Amino acid sequence: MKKIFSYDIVRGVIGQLIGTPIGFGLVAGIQALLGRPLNAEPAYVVGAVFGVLGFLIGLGAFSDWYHMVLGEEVHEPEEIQDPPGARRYWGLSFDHKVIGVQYGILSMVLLALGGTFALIFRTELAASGRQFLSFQLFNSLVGLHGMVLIASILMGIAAISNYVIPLLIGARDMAFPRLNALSFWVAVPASLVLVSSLALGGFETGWTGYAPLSIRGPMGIQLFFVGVWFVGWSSILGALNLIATIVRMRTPGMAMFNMPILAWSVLATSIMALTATQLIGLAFQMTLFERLLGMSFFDPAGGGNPILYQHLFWFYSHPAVYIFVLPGLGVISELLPVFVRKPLFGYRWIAMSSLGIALVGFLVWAHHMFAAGMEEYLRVPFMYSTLLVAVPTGVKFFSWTATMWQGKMRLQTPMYFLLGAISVFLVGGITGPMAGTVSTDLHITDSYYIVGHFHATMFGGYIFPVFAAIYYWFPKITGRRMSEKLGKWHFWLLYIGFMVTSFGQMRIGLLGMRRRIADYDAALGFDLPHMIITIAGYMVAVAVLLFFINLYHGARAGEPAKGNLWESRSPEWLAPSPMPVHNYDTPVVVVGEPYDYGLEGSKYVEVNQPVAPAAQAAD
Ligand SMILES: [Cu+2]
Repeated sequence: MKKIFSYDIVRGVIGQLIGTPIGFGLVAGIQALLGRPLNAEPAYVVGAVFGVLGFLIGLGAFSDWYHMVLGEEVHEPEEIQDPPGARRYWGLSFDHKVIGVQYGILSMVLLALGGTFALIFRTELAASGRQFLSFQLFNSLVGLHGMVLIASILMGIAAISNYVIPLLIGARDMAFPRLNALSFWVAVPASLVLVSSLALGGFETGWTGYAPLSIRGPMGIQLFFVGVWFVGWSSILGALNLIATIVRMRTPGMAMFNMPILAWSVLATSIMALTATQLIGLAFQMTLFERLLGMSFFDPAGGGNPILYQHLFWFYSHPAVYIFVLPGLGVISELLPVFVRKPLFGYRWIAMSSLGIALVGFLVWAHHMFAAGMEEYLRVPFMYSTLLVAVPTGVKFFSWTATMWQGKMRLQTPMYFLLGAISVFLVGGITGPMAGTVSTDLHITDSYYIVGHFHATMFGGYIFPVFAAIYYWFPKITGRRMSEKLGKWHFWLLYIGFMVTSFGQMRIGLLGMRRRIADYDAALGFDLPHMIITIAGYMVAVAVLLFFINLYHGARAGEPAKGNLWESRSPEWLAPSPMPVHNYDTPVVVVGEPYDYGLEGSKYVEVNQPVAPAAQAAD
């Protein structure tokens, strides 16, 4: 029994289970003291906040700072030894590699949960007139599908950034290891709060939480707001840490324009996350206060303005789509030269195109509001800024094409997912201008065309690149490799399943199918396409299940892969696998360009660390 309590995460969960009723009781107690009848909503909100804090206190996330405030000595992060084996992933660690894997585990759990929600409501939508979910539950599952997967994406990009960036730039760890641990662990209780919104009746608004509907609906929306608010903190603090690490922790001699290209994408992403996330936090916080304290920000009944809510929400949520995809696009640029054995075409252009997307990405948010009742004169400028995003994005496509051109392509699983990512993201890219153009958007806004379009950008810019990254760096984490055979099954099932889903959605959207409705008229003739989309959705689910099996089997019994099996020039592959706790014995020395593949005898870096000979990567 004593052993179970030695797990930090167990003490965290107990902390949340204690903090929540304390917060609830505090508010209920004050109401009782004032002789008022119980108004549960503020009690639930304070309970949820106390629960998150209780988790972090129970886990020990604040204990070092607490002892510092008391003037006591604390160990430096690098002096602390994590428990051996898998146990280290279930406790508080300051090691970026452990935190990277922890983010990965949470991201996968949320992926499975958000995907399952989709299978449930897709099963209902497969036939008109089929209704086994109440309208309320249908709305909540659609909304949670969106926000749980957004949280999964944020955790997924944090996983890759945390694990890989310090290794790529030759750093010992992230700039602020304790803050790094807090950034991860706050997301765990926050995710629990987000999902528990279902227990308070869920919410009707979808993931956008639009006021005034969110002001008048069930209490579940408050837990949705509180959960996302804390996930936002994880994103902001993580971004701050990554910017400081990339700018200050590069090995001596590694200039910004000579660092691995993925670091530029992660830098651009982090600048956006650090400066935009506050706005969705603000929109949610103001709505939460409007419900609890009657402040009229958005409800016209009280003199508020619902359009203001949309401006605040989309000022984050459109840049957010680039926060979601820029790291994935960085993975494509980082890994493509490894698998085509040719230099990356246009390094500086790609680096600048990431910053360009970040900059222009802040100027387009109101393209989500062309039909919302916003001032008409705002439409045209936002249409042009939206179309402008295609320029820096196009730079990446041309560079990838030029990099692959006449390359010696090695068709291993990571390369399959890179090609999948480029082609699916292209679908997302070329279906965008139609939604960004006022004249066509007024017809297709809020239809399944939009659903098909943004799923293509998310799968192309995040899902496929993340799988490429996991198949590629898994041996670095475990010293073993995942099965190539299972990997290719995973790829083809996902690729075909997704393309059918996305094109199916866009087609019925153009034919008039609206999004976020629980049923449709059989006379519309959408039963067959909906059935096909649902079957394709199940194919995607089976593909992800195969991936989990491959991941588990690879970690336990995968083929040993100790050396530089991809023949990469990057520093982490010149060190042993699994990566030693302290990363590099001696500073990584930069002696050349990162992507001069094919240039005989040239090197990017020297890493003085004995590495087992690489077993030739079996094609
Ligand atoms: Cu947008």
